[in-house]
Amino acid sequence: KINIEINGEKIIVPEGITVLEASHELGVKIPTLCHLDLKDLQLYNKTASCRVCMVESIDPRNDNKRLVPSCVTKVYEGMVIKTDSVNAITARRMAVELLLSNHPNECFTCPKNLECELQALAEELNVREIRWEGERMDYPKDVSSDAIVKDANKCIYCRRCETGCNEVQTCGILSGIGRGFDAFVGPAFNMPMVETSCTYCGQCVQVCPTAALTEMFHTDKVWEALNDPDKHVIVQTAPAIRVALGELFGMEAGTIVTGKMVSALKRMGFDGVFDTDFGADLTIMEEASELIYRLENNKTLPILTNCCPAWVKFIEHQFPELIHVPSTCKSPHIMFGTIAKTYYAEKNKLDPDNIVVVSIMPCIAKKAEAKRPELTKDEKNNVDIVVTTRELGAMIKEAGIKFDALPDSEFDSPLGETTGASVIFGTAGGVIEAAVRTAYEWMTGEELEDVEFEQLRGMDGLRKASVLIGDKELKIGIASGLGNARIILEEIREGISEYDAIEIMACPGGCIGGGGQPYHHGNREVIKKRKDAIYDEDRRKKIRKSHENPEIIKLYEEYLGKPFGEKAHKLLHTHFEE
Ligand code: HC1
Ligand code: SF4
Repeated sequence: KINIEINGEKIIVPEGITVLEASHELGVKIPTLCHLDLKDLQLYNKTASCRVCMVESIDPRNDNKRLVPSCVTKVYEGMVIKTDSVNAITARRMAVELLLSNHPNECFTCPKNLECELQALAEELNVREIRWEGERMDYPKDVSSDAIVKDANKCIYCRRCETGCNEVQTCGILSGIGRGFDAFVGPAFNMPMVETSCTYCGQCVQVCPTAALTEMFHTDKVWEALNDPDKHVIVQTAPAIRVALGELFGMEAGTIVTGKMVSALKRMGFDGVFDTDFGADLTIMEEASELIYRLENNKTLPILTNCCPAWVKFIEHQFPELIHVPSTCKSPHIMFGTIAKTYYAEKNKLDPDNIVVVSIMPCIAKKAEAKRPELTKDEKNNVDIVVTTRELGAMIKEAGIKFDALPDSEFDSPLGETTGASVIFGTAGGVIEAAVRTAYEWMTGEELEDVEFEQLRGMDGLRKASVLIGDKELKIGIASGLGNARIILEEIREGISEYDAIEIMACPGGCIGGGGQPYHHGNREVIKKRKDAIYDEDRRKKIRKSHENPEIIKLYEEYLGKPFGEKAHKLLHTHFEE
């Protein structure tokens, strides 16, 4: 422990910590911009590039003063720090002013308006003028991918996206380009995003403090469809939306807003409001069957879940030789779209060509997934438009709906009944837990009394567990975050994998931490609260196993036949390749 002084207060702090950390211990806030220190997300961005956290350090031996970036300056015995001196405040303000001098003045129309960390800092630091008007960067927007928009002119070179993409996701798409005034972070040679191996996981978007990286917005397409009298427009909402949407309306993270969300969608004019959880229950019917088939017939193990499209792209780009390992099931929202355009269309005497399926997803990669050739080729689009949680929030505001005053409503039926097993898809470990609940009963013929598998839950990005099914010990791996997925895939490639079944989700924490979710602004507690809410919602459900969902049972009886049977195969399974 060492003694230091901050703003005249003497404190004892552990050796080796930074001035920024020491200040936090004292309850003194120093603003930061590039700095991110998210232990659970394994995301440490310590580039010290923005210079917004400058403080004055006074040498006690000679009273010399100098400005230092607090995020990377370590404390030492006797150190004297001023965070609120005129010099420190002026330096911080100037750092922001310089960033703004080369930043488009577009706050009114910027997709990050009121969510931008640079804008917030300008307000917080009382920046009232930008003294240096001059040349600005002028790069065209990259709209090549239909999932992610890159606007280099808004890049402030904090490199948070680069750290997220390269160190957490190990994708290596983003790095510093150019020098000096024109420098920004982007793909090598400033290639269009669509030509890179980007997975569209959106973790770069989630951590970008400005609007240099955002999702491609598709809300206008939804409004157009809703206003077309010839179209029957239905919507499905992913499991992770209901525990995060409320944040966009000032509610605490983890507030469950399922009923209000359904009411809002009904008011917006959708002809049917359904739940992707139904598709998740359907996925479990197929995936648990596939797992049992592979176990009983000595087929390829481990089986890998593949509902996450960013993860599917990752394996295609980085481990093409393992492409036969994932399950062949389509993802839940694509399964839902398929059933909507076949079974639902027939039942309601609708022309599938006139049905528009909109998916509300916490995920940016789902936008690209819905356009994948093997999912659209023979069957046209299963899902026509994908919008993120943030885009739904924007649409609710556009429609003038007072979200917090809405009553609760129920999803429409059929295709609206869901189980606790499907809700937990939204958090890492949930898909495999849902599959185990069903596989257990199917393999043993016994009722599973305690459906909660604590060993499959938690916040760690890489987890190992085993579950006893009769006398068979099922070895399970769970990875969230593509860097963790890489570890698991390398073990499979080397032939040393010990698992029977593996769940992989590209985003740290699973879909609750998706790239399209409300911005967490570096606050990991937000993800934890969403996770706890997902398990609360599961506990509240009367039915907690996918194979007991009465509407799923009916769907197989009336239309699909046997799980993993011929018709189910034709409609609900696929193959993945580039
Ligand atoms: Fe997910 Fe899924 S859980 S992929 O993580 O399998 O996006 O929320 O909708 O499709 O159900 C996402 C979430 C989501 C699918 C399901
Ligand atoms: Fe990297 Fe994911 Fe961003 Fe693509 S979407 S650049 S893979 S972080």
